[in-house]
Amino acid sequence: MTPAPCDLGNSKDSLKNSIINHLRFTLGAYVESASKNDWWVATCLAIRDRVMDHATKSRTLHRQSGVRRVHYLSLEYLMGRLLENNLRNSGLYESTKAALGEMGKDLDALLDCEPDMGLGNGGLGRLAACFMDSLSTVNLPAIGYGIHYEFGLFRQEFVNGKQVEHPDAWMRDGSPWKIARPSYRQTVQLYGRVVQKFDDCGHPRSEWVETKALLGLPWDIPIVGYDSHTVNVLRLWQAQADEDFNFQVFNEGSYVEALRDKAIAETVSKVLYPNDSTESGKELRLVQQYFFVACSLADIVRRFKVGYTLPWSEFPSKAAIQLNDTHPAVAIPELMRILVDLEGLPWNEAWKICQETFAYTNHTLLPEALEMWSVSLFERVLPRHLQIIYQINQLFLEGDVEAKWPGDSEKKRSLSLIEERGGKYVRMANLSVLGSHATNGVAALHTRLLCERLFADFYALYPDRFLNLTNGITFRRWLDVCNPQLSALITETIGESWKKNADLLRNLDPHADDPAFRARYAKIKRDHKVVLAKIIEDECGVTVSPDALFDVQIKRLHEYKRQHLNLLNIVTLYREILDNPNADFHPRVFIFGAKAAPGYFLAKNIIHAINAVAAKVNNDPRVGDKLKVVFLPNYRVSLAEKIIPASDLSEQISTAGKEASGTGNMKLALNGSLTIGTLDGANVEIEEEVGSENIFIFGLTVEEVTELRAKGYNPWDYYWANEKLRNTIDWISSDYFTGNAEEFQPLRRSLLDHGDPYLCLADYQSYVDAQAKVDATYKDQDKWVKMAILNTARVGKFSSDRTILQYAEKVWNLPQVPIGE
Ligand code: 475
Repeated sequence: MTPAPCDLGNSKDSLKNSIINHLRFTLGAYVESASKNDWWVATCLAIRDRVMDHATKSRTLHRQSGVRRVHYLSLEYLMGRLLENNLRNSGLYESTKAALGEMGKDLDALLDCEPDMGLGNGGLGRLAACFMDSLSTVNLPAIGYGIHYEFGLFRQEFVNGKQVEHPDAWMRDGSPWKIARPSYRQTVQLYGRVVQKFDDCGHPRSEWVETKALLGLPWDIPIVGYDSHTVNVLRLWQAQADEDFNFQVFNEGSYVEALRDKAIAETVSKVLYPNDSTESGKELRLVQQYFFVACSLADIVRRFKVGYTLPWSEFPSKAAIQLNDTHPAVAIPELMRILVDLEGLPWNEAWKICQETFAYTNHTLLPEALEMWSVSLFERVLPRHLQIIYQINQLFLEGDVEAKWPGDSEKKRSLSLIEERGGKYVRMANLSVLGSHATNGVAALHTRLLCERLFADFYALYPDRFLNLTNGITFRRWLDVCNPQLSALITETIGESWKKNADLLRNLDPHADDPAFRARYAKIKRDHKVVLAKIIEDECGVTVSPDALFDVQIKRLHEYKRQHLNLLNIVTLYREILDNPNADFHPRVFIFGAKAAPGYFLAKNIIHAINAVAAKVNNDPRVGDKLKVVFLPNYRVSLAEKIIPASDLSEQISTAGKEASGTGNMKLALNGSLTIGTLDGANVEIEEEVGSENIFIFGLTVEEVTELRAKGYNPWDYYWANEKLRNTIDWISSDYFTGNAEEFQPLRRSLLDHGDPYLCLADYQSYVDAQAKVDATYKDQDKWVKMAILNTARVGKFSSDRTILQYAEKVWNLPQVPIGE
């Protein structure tokens, strides 16, 4: 007899029961005495029970129907908190809130117990998280693969205005969302050497021998879509020592040495590399990449073999694999190794399968972020993969390249998978383009630059492989969850279909002219500003007025993003207020959130400079409330969710041609924060959507940047020509802000002696002028609110559902598979 299923209903009473049961039987706690954290865990588990059923159903249906699945390979997933998102997406928010309320608990207070799952650095990792949400929402069969880092991105603190990093032990107490899957453990080889053997038919076969072994234990995190029953999983691999590996040493009595090796094995998934946009070239990073790629591919191949007895040529019809930047690109030679060495396929057949299976997304044009592995390191860690890469390269250069450009050694040099100048390096970007059927950029401008610049020769050779897929964000987390008040107002005004079809937000357009609607919209913004003001007070000890203009720059700290250009404007304003105390300037709060890579010296100098200026400005009685500057520490997803709805102005001020897309720009515009920005990345498309009258564009264009550099850019020319600019820079680099004139010399030298690589001085005046226009516009509140509403109404294009459906159609050829109740 089948036992009666437990009650997994969605009613308040069912949920109440589940929560109490988890408190009692999973956590061993009494309702009366359970801690706040116990309540949070029990609530998560009650929701997880309901979600898991759909996960099993989704997986079973996907397997039985034999549809193609996409496997998203990413070293980073910046998930943030999961409970509220899961509640809102599954429609259980209200009933859970009521259930807890009856037991005297406040759901919203419990939400704050959840540590952020910060397994990513910035844009690339957050994009992967938004994509997972959209994949489930639009019913696409998908699995995300990544690393189960024990420590996510570091926690940031300021000590005397300087960044200090602390480890992020996000799962010290475990996580109620993840489920171990020990039966799907994989073994991975590393190091060793390659020998030539002959199979039974006398064919040569390469064998990778004398390797070290590592185990990968998968942890699954269910991904709940909005108003859909599809629950895909994010599968994260944890590295473990192979127990047998050091048995010999163990038996010889070297107990401690054996355990030391175990500890070394476990370092592989210990910590996320904290670099955003620079490559480390470190052995452990390469081992991390290969470890998770090998586990994931073995898992995909296992599923292919279990499901069907199909010929290998059918593999691509079952599995699409998306490479999130080049970080997982070693998957290309790994699949070749599986097919050629292990499965015995002829090289050409294997290569065709590879190209049909893989697709590659590029996220950056910055030369320092392009991955290159030294050949000697690569050879030591992955000797067989290096041989395969050489073979791919030789066939490519002697084949397609020679056919198109006979005898042209310059073309061969530029297209080669191996960089030969200044030591030998494997170029992972070239490998990714060559091993895939599709390469995409993440915004229209970025894709154009990929085709014209970074991959110009590849584009000439294979024009059909390149396409643009402009990034998007999930409107659930970035509106419904973080701004439920605005979400409710929108739903009340235009119905709720916008949540699944973001283009319908355009129906808000006419309401921008309705004073009553404007008043409600403005009140929601102000209420969020009151909440943020409290956070600022608590975190920074600075009192700010919610009636000031909240000017926000939140993103990783990088010179190309130009937080220091923002600082130049702030210091200029500070001077102006002192010089002209009666000027009609609307009070402003400049709000920053940013982590700097721990080894990025200049980025840390910029953080210190902003904090030092903040300390002066905020305590200068001559300034009063006119100007405040705050740098919120430890910027992360959950903090972004509080800043974004409260923002009036969104700083998107990168040097044109440097920001591939940006996604914070989309989140802020959606929440009615007007953009001040350059024509870079997706800003270009945001302007197209919202209209040039609803955005503040300034600065050089990509073409003008190129022209200026060709002509020879000299920041000193701007310094001498502009007195305000000169005074500003001199003031920052004086002893005024810290008492020590040496402190910000690195910043000054970068702007002047080192040539101002990101053209802050060239864009300074244009930026200051645009900021003056912002000030003037803000004084006309009706106009400003109208513009804000039109931003919310017109950014539907930037829903990640749209992006994901384009990937499904143009790259993966995936069907949507709805899952029943
Ligand atoms: C772009 N991260 C944004 C976003 O497409 C874009 C690089 C090396 C090592 C580790 N992480 C990285 C990135 O390259 C990255 O985050 N790129 C960002 O991808 C999504 O919106 O413009 O800078």
